[in-house]
Amino acid sequence: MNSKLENLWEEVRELSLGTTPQIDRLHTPPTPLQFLRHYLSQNKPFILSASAATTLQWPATTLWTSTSYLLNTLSSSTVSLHLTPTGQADSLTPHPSNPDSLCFASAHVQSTSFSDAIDAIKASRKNDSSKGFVAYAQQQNDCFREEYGALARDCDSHIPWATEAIGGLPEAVNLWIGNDLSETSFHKDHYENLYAVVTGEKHFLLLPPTDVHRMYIREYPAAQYTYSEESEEFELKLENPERYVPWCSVNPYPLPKDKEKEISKFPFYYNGPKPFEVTLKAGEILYLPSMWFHHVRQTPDNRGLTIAVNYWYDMQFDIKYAYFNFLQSLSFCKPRLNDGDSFINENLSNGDKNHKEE
Ligand SMILES: O=C(O)CCC(=O)C(=O)O
Repeated sequence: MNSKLENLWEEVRELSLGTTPQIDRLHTPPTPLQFLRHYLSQNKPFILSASAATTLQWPATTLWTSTSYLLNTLSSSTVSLHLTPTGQADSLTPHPSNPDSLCFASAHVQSTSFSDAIDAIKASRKNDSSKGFVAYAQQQNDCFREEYGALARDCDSHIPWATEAIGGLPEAVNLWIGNDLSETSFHKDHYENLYAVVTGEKHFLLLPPTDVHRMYIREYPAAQYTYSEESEEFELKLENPERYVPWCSVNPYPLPKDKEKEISKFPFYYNGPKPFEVTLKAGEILYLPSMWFHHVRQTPDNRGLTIAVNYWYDMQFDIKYAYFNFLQSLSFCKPRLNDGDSFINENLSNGDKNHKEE
């Protein structure tokens, strides 16, 4: 059975992504028809380069390099800041009462003034040990049009060629402000995603939906961090009532000391084709098609910040979606039990259309 899976991974790369698979780099924006024909309908990513002709013409690309501009414009805004002990929000972490197994931990979310948020993000960088947390402004929930509405005029409200091809405006527009420790673990979304970096760089690992078995999606108990300013400590508590979240088990960074053990736990991931690696620079846009698995890290600008805006457009729940669910429902490998990971459910059904999915 495994060789059939390998054929699938290979065939998708050959037929859809090219014989030397790499992500296309465009130097001029596609027309709506080109986007529809060559990318959207093929569920195929591309980067719109920041070459002289195409770099984003948004005022944001210059205005947002000035922290005092951001502080003045958002002086009366309250924003949601996500705090975690390590910078890995929405990710797997040792279970609070059974550290030999894992749970799915969500960040502590704090409402704060924009200026306090920026101070916290800057002060929780890798080389600043004064904070016991890492702060990441990444509320998602359409936060750019809500919490950061005062900045709206600095960016396009939508991506015109995508809006025309998709036939509707974005469902959500989000702002992401992180530092060198902010990291988003492997997952997929049920959205067509146009992701634009404004300052700093973002580093994506990408795998197509047909590589689903390489992610070892398992159900993990949901838990929530709470951070106490008084004790400056986190508490991680399981949600009550209990809830399970299907999430990707593979986390490529940092590769654990026992590399062989990690590879033997996730052989499809480590022995299969390498994920596509994309570095997105300021002024560039990535088209990240719906249901592609992505892992995201960042390199900040000289202030210590990476700022990005992304546009989530509704995906079509069509025949591709049905095939994907069918593929995901098939089991190809037995998880190793009793090795410290909560591989509890081999067959996942995934009918739910929440925005953030494993
Ligand atoms: O920038 C990030 O940290 C994550 C982005 C992401 O997951 C998304 O746009 O769906």
